Amino acid sequence: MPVSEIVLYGTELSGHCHRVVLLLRMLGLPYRFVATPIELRGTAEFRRLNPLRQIPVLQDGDLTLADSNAILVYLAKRYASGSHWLPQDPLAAAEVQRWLSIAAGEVRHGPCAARMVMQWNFPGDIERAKRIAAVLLPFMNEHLSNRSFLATEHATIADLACYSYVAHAPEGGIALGGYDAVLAWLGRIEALPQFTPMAGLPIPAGT
Ligand SMILES: N[C@@H](CCC(=O)N[C@@H](CS)C(=O)NCC(=O)O)C(=O)O
Repeated sequence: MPVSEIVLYGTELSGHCHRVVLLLRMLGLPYRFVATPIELRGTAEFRRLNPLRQIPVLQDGDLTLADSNAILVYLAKRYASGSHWLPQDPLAAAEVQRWLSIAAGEVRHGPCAARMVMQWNFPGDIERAKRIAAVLLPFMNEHLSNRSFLATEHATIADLACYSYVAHAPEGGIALGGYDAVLAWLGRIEALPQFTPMAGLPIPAGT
């Protein structure tokens, strides 16, 4: 249990923040959420927390840590060492890292980017995002066709890192129909104790 207060700076609609919320809840760690909309991220006060001006940022006592996947690694090692969330075994650890990289790569530039363009008109190439998703989703579907979770036989931080933007891909105009193994995997994560959904946004017509 933490001896000092854990604070999470983020927004309710950010999948990067949602993955951290999921792990905090699943580890039973109490935390205070500080809503940090985009207007606040350029302030001198927030830039002291993360010069890259991005959420999420976690504070744990004197520690300030930015980057969602770095925060997942920290929380798993600090509060759940030796657990299934971040295995020690060399190959299992490598598999977790591979999917963390996919979360920061294909998931970020595919379904996450498409949602940013479709929902908030963020600058971005929607066709490129859809092309990336069109490679990622069949790959994930095949990978999950004979296993329950992405990296090991148990849920790891890699599953949480990939979950939020894949689950909300339809909000970016990317349908999940037909990806049955991906849908079953999403369901397994949603069935984990202390799961809480990220707020939904409208699904564009024709998705
Ligand atoms: N690599 C970062 C990316 C986080 C990220 O892109 N956060 C978005 C919100 S979902 C953000 O703060 N964007 C503002 C910006 O990049 O200026 C992480 O994993 O935490």
